[in-house]
This record gives sequence, C-alpha cells and structure tokens, in this order.
Amino acid sequence: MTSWQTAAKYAAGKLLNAGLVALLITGLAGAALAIGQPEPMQMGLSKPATEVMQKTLEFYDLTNAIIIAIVVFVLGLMVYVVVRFNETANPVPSKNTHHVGLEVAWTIVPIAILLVIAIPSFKLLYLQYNYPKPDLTIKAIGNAWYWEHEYLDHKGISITSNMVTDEDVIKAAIGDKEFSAKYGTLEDGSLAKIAALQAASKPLWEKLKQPRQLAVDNDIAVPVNKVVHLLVTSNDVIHSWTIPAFGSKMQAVPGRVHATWFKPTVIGSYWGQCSVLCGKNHSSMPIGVKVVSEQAFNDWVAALKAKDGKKAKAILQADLDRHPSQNKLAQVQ
Ligand SMILES: [Cu+2]
Repeated sequence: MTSWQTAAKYAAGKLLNAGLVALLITGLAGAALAIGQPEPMQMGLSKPATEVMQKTLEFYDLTNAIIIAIVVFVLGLMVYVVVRFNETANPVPSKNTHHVGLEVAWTIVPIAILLVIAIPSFKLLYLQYNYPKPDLTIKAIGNAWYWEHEYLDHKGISITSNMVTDEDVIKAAIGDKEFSAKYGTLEDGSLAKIAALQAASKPLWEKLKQPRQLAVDNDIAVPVNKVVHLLVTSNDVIHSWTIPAFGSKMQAVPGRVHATWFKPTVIGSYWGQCSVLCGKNHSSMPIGVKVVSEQAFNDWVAALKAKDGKKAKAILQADLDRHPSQNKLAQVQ
C-alpha cells in the first residue's frame, strides 16, 4: 500500500469517527434486519450477502459520515458568523478582501475530501465490473410483467417467475369455489376487491412467512459461495434486474445483453424487484433467489431435468430449513 493510500485510509477513518451519529443510526437499523428482504420502518440499505454489497455499505457509511461532518461544519460556521459579525456585535466591519492561507485551505480541503471519496469509489467500481471466472451463468429475461431465467450451463432449465398475489394465497387456502362465492360479486380491479383480498390474505401471508408483493411462484436457485454471472436482457420494454442484498442491479434492455455478477455467501431467501418503471404492472414482477448448498443446488437441477417441479421446490425448502441463516450477517471480507 502506497503512502497516499495509507493517508487516505487514515483520513477516512477520522471522518468515520466524525460521522458516528450516521453510523449509529444505520448500525441500529441494521441490527434488526433480516437478510434478503426489506422490513417495515427499515432505515439504511439491505444487509449484505456478497462482498460487493458489503463494500457498497462501507462506502455508503463513509460518504454519509463526510456529508454529516460537512453539514455540521457549515452550520456551525453560519451560526458563528450570525452571532459574531451582526451589526450590533461588530459595528465596524473589516475591509479585508483576501487571505492567502484561507484561500489555499478552501481549495485544498475540498480536493482532499473528493480524493477520500474517489479512491474507495473507484475500487468499488472495479470490484463490480471485474467479473471473476463464473461457476454458473444465468440469463435473465424481463417481460411485461414477469421474469424468465435460463440456466445456460444446464440445457432446458428455464424458470418463469410470476408474483404470488393475494388472490393466489386465498385460493390456495380456501379453494377456487369458495373464493368465487366470497369475492365473485366484487368487480375485478375495484378498490373494494383489492381491500377485501388484502385484509383476508394478511394472516395467510404471516403464516406462509413469505413477503407480500415480493414472493414469486418459482424462485431461482444458486449455490452458495459460487460466482454467478447474470446476463440480463428484455423481450419488450426496459426492465431492471435487482437483488439489493447482492448489490446487483442491471438494466434489461431489449436487443442488448448486459451482465452483472454476484457471489452470495449466506444461505437464505433473497428478494428484489424490477427497478425501472416499465408499465402498468411494474410493481408485480419481483425476483426471488434461493441461495442453497451446492449439494441441494445439484439435486434441484437434477429434479428440474426430470421435470419434477414439486420435488425441486421441496429440495430448496429442506436445505433452507437446515440452514436457518436468515438473521446471520454475511461473513465476507
Ligand atoms: Cu419491469
């Protein structure tokens, strides 16, 4: 490490201390968070499950600390000027117009601050775009309004993920017949129907332990601690494939293939949403990823190749049950 890097690290450390409040706020909020999904009243970003997200969070904390330090300094300066140099306190103003030392300082200090931000920023960008050799490649295709995922290393495996709706959950609990008897008279898409379904499904969602508006009928699965390359494209309009806990977000543009990568280090369920406003049902195309052990992943692939979707889902669930790591922080360096 060169001396300027050491100096930048030292300066960053000092500024981090200055931004203790910011860290406290994000730290406290982070402590209560489950991994893989947002929480009510959440503050701060998702808990990290990859090195990229871990580094993103560190960078977020650093820039927040710098922002808070600058705001406090400027506010203090303004209060001081108002109190010390108002007409009563200072009836004869100074005629000074130049101060070489001060001018040098207010040029050098902002440059130093920018450097302290720029160095970790470029390092993070390099990490995000320095695609390591893939263990698995998945092609994600955005559609209005659902996602398809093709496993390029496993011919014939393609997962179509649709959002699980309140209606789906209620129908699964009481059956189609009773559903239409209960809600058939309400007009489709009307506020009355939406509210009735939401109220009726609330306890069911809690029982399912699935996040409403994020759960999908078919999750994709990836093995833990393996590098996954994700090729992203679209069949119609521009979408965006995102899993916040992975620090992955990539635009899905028709006619083009973009790529992102992630190496999740914690077994668990992860959810994300289409992150580019893409039309009427933009909010209804979430993404569900199960990070499982390599053995479970291989069994899952084998079950899908044998066209046994039910068994495939059971394999994922059994592996997740064996690893109740939902609340563990990512152990990444
Ligand atoms: Cu979309």
